[in-house]
Amino acid sequence: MKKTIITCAITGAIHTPTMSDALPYRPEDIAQQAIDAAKAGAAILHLHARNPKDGRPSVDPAHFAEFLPIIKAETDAVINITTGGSVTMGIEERLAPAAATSPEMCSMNMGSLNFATHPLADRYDTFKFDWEEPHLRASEGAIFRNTFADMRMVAETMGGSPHNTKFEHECYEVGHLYNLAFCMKKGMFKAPLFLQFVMGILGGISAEIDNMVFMKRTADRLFGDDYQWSVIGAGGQQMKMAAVAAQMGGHVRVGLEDSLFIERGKLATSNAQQVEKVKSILMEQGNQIASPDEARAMLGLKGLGQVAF
Ligand code: KMH
Ligand code: ZN
Repeated sequence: MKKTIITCAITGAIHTPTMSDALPYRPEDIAQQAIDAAKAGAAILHLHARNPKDGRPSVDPAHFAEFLPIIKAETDAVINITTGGSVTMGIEERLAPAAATSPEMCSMNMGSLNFATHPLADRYDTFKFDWEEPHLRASEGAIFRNTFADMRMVAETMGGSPHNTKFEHECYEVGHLYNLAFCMKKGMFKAPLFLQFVMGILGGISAEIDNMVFMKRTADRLFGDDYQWSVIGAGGQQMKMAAVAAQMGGHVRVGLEDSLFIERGKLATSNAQQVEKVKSILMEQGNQIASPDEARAMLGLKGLGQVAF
C-alpha cells in the first residue's frame, strides 16, 4: 500500500496573532515549530513568512532567509515555499520568495476565488496588533487573483530551468481541476502532479466527504494514474478529512495555517501536536507514513542538494 505523505503548513497568512499564541511569526519560532513538525512525521513543510515585529504576512525574501537555513540544518524535510502570499498581494511579489530560494516545491494556486476571512474578525473584541482587523475585513471585498496569465508566470518562473521546482497545485473547487487540465494540455506542467484539495475556505468548496470524493473522481478522469493528491480540511474539519483521504489513497496536510485547533473548541499548542495527532490516527487505521525521501521519490523532486538557501 502507498505510504501517506504528511505536509505541515506552519503559519500561512489566514490566521492572525490574536487568534492563538501558538501561531508562530518570529523566525526563530517558525524554524523551531517547523523542525518539531518534521521530527513528528511531516515529510513536507509548507512555509510562509511573517513580519517578525507584528506577525503581518510577508513575502520579503529576507524574512524567509531568517528561518530556512535553520530548518535545513536540522531536518531533511522537503521545503515547500508559498507563491500564494496573502490574498491582496500581486503575483510578482508573491513569486519573489520561491524565485530567491529555488525550493524543491512551491505552491501554485489553480484559479481565482473569494478567499474570505472577514467572519473571523467578528469573533474578537480586541486585537494584539492594529493591522489584524483591517486585514481580515479587507478580504470581504478582495479577490484572490490567480488568472491563467498569473499561473503561466508561476509555471514559467519556477517549473523549468534553473529552478525545476515541483508544484503543490492548490485546488479550491472542482473548476480548478479543469483549469489544471487545460494547463496540462498546454504543456505547462510535468507529471506526476501533486494536487492539494483545499476544502473549507469561504469562497471555495466546503469540507465534506461527498465533495472530496467528487474532487478525486474528477481528478481521476482528468489526470488518470499519474498524479498524487492530498487534502486540507480547513478549520474544524482538518482531522476528519485527513483520516478519510488517507483511506482513499490520498495524502494529508495539517498545520496552523489551515486550522488552529487540535479538537473541537481546543486550540492546538503547536504544529507538531497536529502532526502527532494525524500520524497516530493514520497509523491506527493502517496507513504508513512517508519519510521525506519517500515523498521525494513519489513526487519526482529534484532533491535537497539543489535548493538555494
Ligand atoms: N492557506 C491555504 C488555504 C498558498 O500558500 O499558496 C492555501 C495556501 C495558499 O496554502
Ligand atoms: Zn500557504
